[in-house]
Amino acid sequence: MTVKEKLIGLLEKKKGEFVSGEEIASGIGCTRSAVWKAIKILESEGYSIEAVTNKGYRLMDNNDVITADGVKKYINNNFINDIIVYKTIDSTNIKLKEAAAAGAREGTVIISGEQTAGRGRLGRNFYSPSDTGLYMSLLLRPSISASEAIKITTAAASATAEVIEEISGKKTEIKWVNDVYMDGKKICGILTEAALDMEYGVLEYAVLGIGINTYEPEGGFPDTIKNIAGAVFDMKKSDMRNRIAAGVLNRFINYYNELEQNTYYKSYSDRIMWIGKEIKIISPSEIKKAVLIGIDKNCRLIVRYENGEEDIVSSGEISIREDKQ
Ligand code: BT5
Repeated sequence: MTVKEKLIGLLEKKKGEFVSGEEIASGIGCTRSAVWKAIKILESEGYSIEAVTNKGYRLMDNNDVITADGVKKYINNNFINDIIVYKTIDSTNIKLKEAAAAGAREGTVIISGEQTAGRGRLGRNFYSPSDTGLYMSLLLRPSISASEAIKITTAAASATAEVIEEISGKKTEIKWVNDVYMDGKKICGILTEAALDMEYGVLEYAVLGIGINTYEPEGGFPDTIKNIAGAVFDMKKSDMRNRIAAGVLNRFINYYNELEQNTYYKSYSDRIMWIGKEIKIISPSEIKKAVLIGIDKNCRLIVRYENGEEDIVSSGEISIREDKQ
């Protein structure tokens, strides 16, 4: 363990209390100047530590710094192995796809506190400002066909919705196919990107990317998304993003191990927005009005058009919107 790791362990044990530089130095077996240097490193990583002359150092209550050890301490399975955390990165999906192509193991996770080129579906952007969100990608090497890959996204939406509900105590909804909503605002987007083994028609790998707006960004969301985007919490909470990351990974792995049995299906379909309501089905070539009847076992929409005909709609380039008038 490095001085920095021992230091954060000790400060966490005494969270909220002042610990003198001398006590820290003797507790972890280093010099006081090594303690000072380690404090500076922790601060640069985002920890807020109060330093008062003659009293020492105190770890504030509202620290919510994502670290690999911080996530690992809540992981309850052997599926997740390497967890790599960045302070900032272009996109966790891009980075993990590079690692996957280079042979990284299933169960590798990349997390970042900020993304400068966060990706949404169909070339859209996912706004990923620093320190207020959780942006993570998980590498999977499933033995499923490309047409079943949608289940990775929908199982992840269920897992994320459940964990956020448990931790926040607030209800969530899922907007088909990949968005989690709270209080009418999108708090999470999911993007699964896969590489196909052309010879066998199965997936070579899939990178599951999940972005969660944990807190409102400083100054609010940009104008382009301020009517759509929301955050899970109003105020910073201690160790929250590590808990959410591990909780979502744990819950997702359970569903992933039972993907063939669709055990996530009830959780997914129970949370689907606008069931029984009029919606617009938007495809690149047309917009159709329909009533949303439900979701089938393959997570396709069951709809009824204005002429009374029923249809099943798959995702791909299609999105839906509530038809309010
Ligand atoms: C998504 O696409 O919502 C998928 C987002 C996946 C993000 C994760 S973060 C970790 C991993 N690494 C990545 O690079 N990506 C994944 P889509 O359904 O296409 O929604 C995109 C649309 O959501 C945008 O066009 C905006 O309207 C809106 N949007 C953008 N940023 C948002 C945010 N932070 N919160 C809520 N809505 C947002």
